[in-house]
Amino acid sequence: MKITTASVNVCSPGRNFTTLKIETDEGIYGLGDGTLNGRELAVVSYLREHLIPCLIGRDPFQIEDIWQYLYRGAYWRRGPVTMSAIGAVDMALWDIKGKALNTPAYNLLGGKSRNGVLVYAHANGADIEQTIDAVARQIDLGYLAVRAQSGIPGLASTYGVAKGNKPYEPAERGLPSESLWSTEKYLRHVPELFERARQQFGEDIHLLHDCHHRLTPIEAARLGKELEPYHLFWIEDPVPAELQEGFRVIRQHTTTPLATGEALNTIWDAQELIREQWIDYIRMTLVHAGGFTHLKKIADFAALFHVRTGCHGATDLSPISMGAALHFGLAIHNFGIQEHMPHSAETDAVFPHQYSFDAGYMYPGDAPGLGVEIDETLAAKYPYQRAYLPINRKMDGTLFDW
Ligand code: GCO
Ligand code: MG
Repeated sequence: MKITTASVNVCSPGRNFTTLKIETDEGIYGLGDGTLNGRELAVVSYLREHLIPCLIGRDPFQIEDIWQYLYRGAYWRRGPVTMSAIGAVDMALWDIKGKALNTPAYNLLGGKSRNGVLVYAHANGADIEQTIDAVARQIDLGYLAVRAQSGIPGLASTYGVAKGNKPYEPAERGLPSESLWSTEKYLRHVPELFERARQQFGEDIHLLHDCHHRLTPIEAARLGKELEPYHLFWIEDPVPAELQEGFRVIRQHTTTPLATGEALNTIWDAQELIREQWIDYIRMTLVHAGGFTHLKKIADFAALFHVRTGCHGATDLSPISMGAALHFGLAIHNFGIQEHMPHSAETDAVFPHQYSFDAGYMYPGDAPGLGVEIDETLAAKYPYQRAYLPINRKMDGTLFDW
């Protein structure tokens, strides 16, 4: 089999998605997600100008060799743009292989290690009571694990809390909006949220929380300690993770489990975090971390150090990534949990898919390959729209981490 052509589709059914389609001389094609929220067109250009020309004529079954060719062959390694572009190619190649061999991707990864993929839902509200109501709604839908984010008294807006009645969406059309941040107000508020949540829901439901890179190690240590009585499944991204050693301080002070990695791209960004056992869950995704070929190696390495996966799954990853993540989560042994934010109806219509949710778990379906398609005619009705993630400033105007 030979790759004959490849093309990139950028569409915006509510938000932007970048989709790579690789076609072969046998009529089989594969799809890969290359969406990098707020920087979509950089990946589009990387794919169109630099990777697609290198793919034509290659045997799509040689996935490892193509991966190494694109990674090592660039000379310039790592980084979100490079790794998302390689991730899109890799996903599409596994899709082709599954279709050619007439088997779902999880079988190519070693087969099912479990019956279903435990997922966590998002719940948020302007204050604690609204957040508690939102958690209750997710439990009613059948979720066994829920991430809770609440508005903070004294702050007009914050990460993870939707404006109005819409579901939370981590990007807005146009240039970046700005929000104001106070760590003091945040730290005073969060333990109260989880005290209330445990009172209301008991111990049977998994509760998670995302700090979204906003604390220093010692602040995160304090938060982790104060949350210990409420037995969280994890706190996520307590500090920005470029300094892997930052997690050492947190770890020394708290038994609250720690998760990070949604903004990381290679094993080299996380190898100390894993080897030193400073984290419990690694959150890199297939799309941003070079596809199945690389993420499988990261998961296998993590398994040696008691670290499990908890892959990123916000709505800025397309349904192709979601489907792919479910094959991955079903197959690997050290799976922990998978994030699940349902896409909008418009997005689901553009990307018809086989995956499904039932009673807290998701299932990738048994279609060959990834089991996600794109309706290109419908996609063409939603052209790309510039959109950015917000930025965040401290109360005195200093630019801070969002
Ligand atoms: C999460 C994430 C998202 C990110 C978004 C960035 O845990 O789901 O933190 O909300 O902010 O994916 O593009
Ligand atoms: Mg996050």
